[in-house]
Amino acid sequence: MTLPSANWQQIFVNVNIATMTQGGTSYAAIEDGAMAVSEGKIVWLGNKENLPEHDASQLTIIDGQGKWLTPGLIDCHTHIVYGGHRANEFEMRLQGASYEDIANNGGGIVSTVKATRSASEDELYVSAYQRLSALHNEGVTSIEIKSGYGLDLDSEIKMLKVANRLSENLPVTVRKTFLGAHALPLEYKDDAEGYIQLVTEQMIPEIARKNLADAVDVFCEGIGFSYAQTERVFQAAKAHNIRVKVHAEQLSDLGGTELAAKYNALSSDHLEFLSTAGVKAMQESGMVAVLLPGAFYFLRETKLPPIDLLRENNVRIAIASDANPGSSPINSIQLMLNMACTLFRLTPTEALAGVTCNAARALGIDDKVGELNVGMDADIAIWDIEQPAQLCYQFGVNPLLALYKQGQKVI
Ligand code: DI6
Ligand code: FE
Repeated sequence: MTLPSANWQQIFVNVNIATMTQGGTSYAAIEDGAMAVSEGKIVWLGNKENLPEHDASQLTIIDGQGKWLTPGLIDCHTHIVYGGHRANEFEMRLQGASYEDIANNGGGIVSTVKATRSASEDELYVSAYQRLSALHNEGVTSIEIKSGYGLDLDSEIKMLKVANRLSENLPVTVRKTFLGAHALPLEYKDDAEGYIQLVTEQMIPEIARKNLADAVDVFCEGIGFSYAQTERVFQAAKAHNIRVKVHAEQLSDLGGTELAAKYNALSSDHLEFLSTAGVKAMQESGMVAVLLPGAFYFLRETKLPPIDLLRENNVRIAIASDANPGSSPINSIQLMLNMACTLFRLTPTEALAGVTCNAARALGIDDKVGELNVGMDADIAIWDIEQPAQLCYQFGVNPLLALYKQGQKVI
């Protein structure tokens, strides 16, 4: 329903609008458009000739000078709250060690767990604030942040509280995901079953009670958790009415995606080793394929996710940074747009859908953000570009001119 122009508060004129309406082609663009905002929501958009009569003296008019608007960008898979760094492992990998070798020898995720446990909440907040600021300055207005470097109840809660604090102090919507089943902590080294019991019987119930997570994730992988263990975590999440998602088929094919489909997951993420059966399961369930070109690049992976198959089966594809200290220490959504095209051969319109409408769907917030359409939140980026493909084509000069969060100018 469109609101009478008497109630409008802002209009954007002289703009081209990449609406990114889900399923659209060519950015679902409106050239020579205009858009009206009231109370933080989009209340009208269309061609400028059709702009209804309005009293310009009662409104803030934003002249876009022929530039492009897109939805505020969405990074739907990150691990930005953590202590320390893993530059030493980067050097080891350059000398021939694999990511899996390092994990199997006591490094990898568990080394970040040590640093995260010993960091105070304030220390974690300060470093995560810098990472989120970097993403926000590139146009990000919504983000997913996972726990998973605490691996005991108090440390996992500490991470999720940091995510809450970030959302209070930066104009970014934060969706929080509990990733207790990320790796086996040292104290459960030979007792995966015992750890899964802790996750399912103590951590998930307590995190649900405190309402600290919007979703539950599992690293279903040889160096993570098995299919059967993953299913136990999904059952616990379901019992507490929390949606699930999965890190799956990154280094091998354990069928985690098919399992997640059975549990009505929001998304399956990574997917380099996804089988045809996995693609079909995604198609049937409607879940989103979240591709992570930063991890593919940083681990120098050579096996590509089955992108043509995903396309042919109309599986929605999102793109995210996976920002984390081990496999993607890259806090740039603009670089992900470029890599989605160069490494994964997505078209620029697909890549941009990957950080807008499809990313919103992967977070279950596609009723509010990810598209510029009537009724959606006025999360809007204005870019100094002549055509949207420039957002994917050039990297290193930030073309963001302005950013609005629910109608408020935040950059
Ligand atoms: N897959 C990833 O890409 C991150 N977690 C996961 O399960 C990497 C985590 C790390 O190496 O610290
Ligand atoms: Fe990840």
